[in-house]
Amino acid sequence: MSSVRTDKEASTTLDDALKSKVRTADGDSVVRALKQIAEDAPEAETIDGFHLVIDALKLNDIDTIFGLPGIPITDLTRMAQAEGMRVISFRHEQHAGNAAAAAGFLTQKPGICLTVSAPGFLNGLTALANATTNCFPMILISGSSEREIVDLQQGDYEEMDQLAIAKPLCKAAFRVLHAEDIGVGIARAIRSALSGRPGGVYLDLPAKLFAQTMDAAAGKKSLFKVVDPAPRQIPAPDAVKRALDLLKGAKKPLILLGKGAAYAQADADIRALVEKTGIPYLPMSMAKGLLPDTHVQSAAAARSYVLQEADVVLLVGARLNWLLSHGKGKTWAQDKGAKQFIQIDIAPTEIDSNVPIAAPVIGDIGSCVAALLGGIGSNWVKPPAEWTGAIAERKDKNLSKMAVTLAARPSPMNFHSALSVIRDQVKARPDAIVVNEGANTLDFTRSIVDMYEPRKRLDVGTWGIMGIGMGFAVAAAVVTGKPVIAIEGDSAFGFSGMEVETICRYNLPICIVVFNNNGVYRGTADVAPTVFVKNARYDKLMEAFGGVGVNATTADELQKALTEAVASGRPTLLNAVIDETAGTESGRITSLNPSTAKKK
Ligand code: FYN
Ligand code: ADP
Repeated sequence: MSSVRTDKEASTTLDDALKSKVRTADGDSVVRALKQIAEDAPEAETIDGFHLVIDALKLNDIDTIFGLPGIPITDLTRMAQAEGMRVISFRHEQHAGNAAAAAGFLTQKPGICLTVSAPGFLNGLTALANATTNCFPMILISGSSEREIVDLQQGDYEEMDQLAIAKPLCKAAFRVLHAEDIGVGIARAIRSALSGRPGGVYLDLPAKLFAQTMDAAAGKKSLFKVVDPAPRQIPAPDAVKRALDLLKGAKKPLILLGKGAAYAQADADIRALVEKTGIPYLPMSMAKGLLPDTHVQSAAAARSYVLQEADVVLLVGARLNWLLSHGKGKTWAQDKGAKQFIQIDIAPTEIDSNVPIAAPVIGDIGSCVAALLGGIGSNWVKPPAEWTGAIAERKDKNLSKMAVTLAARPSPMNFHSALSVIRDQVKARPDAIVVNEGANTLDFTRSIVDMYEPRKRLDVGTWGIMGIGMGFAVAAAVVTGKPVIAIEGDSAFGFSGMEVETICRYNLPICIVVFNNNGVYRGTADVAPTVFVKNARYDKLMEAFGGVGVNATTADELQKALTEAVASGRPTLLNAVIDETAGTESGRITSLNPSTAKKK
């Protein structure tokens, strides 16, 4: 609803009318005349900046705001809630920002994070930069101080030139100074976040803007719904042919699915491409579940082998960054003869960023995969049995080895025994969303916990960032309504642990499992900076806010508590006590530590 006020124009007319009556009448008739004039006066409806922002978001089907209230946006959060928006209030802006980013990834709509000026804005900025790095669409909206004072550096409350600071850390940054530009500002932000390669956008809304008013009808007219904010981009036919020719000639082809493929929501076509071609595939961590991890063509358990041996690799929404050793060196056995890459990506400049790409296919993944599928006829020859057989052999060996490790029940628990319980639970509830962060906790979970459905795994992504846990978990629960299992290293949990209050406040179906081994990496390191308080009871933290806390010291206890938590949907924290000697420094990326890195 728009606020109704008498506007300036109407009051000027009223003033004139009053003046003329006063000149001609006595006391009582003046009062009567005043009343009459007030009743007769045309009341113009106006709308303020607060409501224009809310209406513009709603018009664009954005129904959720993740944020933290304070000057100057407290009223915006209240009004948004009153206008039927879902406003999820956090304890720290970084987690609200992470929630917005995860919501963007899951829904293909930009997630909104709303913060106060300077310090709140800065707290949200890490999440904005992380969203951009990961290609998640989000919009950080921050209130800001008086432009005139900020620009003259006269020391305003929370003074900061936020737009300038945000610019290099996101895809686009905008500031709106006039109420009549709010519609365009929101539209620019939405289109920038969603079109092409998705990413983070900053929208600067100075405090004064919210109180500005304008004629309601004109205000309404100034808002609009963005038409086709993420236009399809159809790949060129010759690029598709080049890619298919290369793939057809391959003796050892491999498909590599990245989180861009998960984001694209082209699930059926991606599965059809893999199955029709018969090519083995490797999912990057957040692409797990695009096809079930138990799929016969998954080469995840023979990762090193396929990366080294493949001759043609089709990258679908995956970058050749550090997670793929830049497409070079030992990981890829490039000395054995260069591999050829086909790369599907929406960003043309991604191509050749690390190694030459023989067949770039530029477009949105849905259109590109559909075009490739269209070129795969009934005469398609599946990869040679020597290739698929050799992969199966290695894979079976690794899977059998893993099965033995997972069946063991050591005391205290280790990563494997605790994760075997979670693996079974996810198998039983494949619709549950797994959030995962840590070092060893991340690495072990990635290979042990199979995923069965697309976009059910959210993790530290491209930066290996810690602190996404509770923000991602809240977003996943809020936008999907599905149970969430957050698998957290004890160190990683510490970054966002206070958000258990948020989880309890909104009574979200989130079960957090803290892998408690008393420290960063493990609890026995002789270097004090990595060691925590021994035998900490993270479960008590959840109890403090009315949730369920369980101290689980055996796999049986963990299994019982996890099953109950997922079934009940109650906020729960399981303190999984594991062997403090378990865990290696930096998990599987020890080689990235300067002191332990081998000379290249
Ligand atoms: C995988 N593997 C399996 C299975 N799945 N074996 C048995 N069963 C199953 N289901 C095997 C796989 O073949 C590999 O063995 C090994 O397990 C590890 O697989 P993974 O995890 O897929 O591969 P790897 O080498 O760790 O991948 C490299 C990486 C990854 C860089 C992509 O480590 C990663 O995503 N790291 C992110 C790290 C991070 O961000 N950390 C946060 C900061 S921590 P081999 O084939 O024999 O190699 C700060 O300290
Ligand atoms: P991963 O870490 O899983 O390997 P990356 O984040 O490195 O994945 O890569 C994702 C890639 O997907 C980016 O290069 C991005 O441009 C691309 N991408 C994202 N969405 C789409 C889309 N809808 N169509 C095509 N490419 C996309």
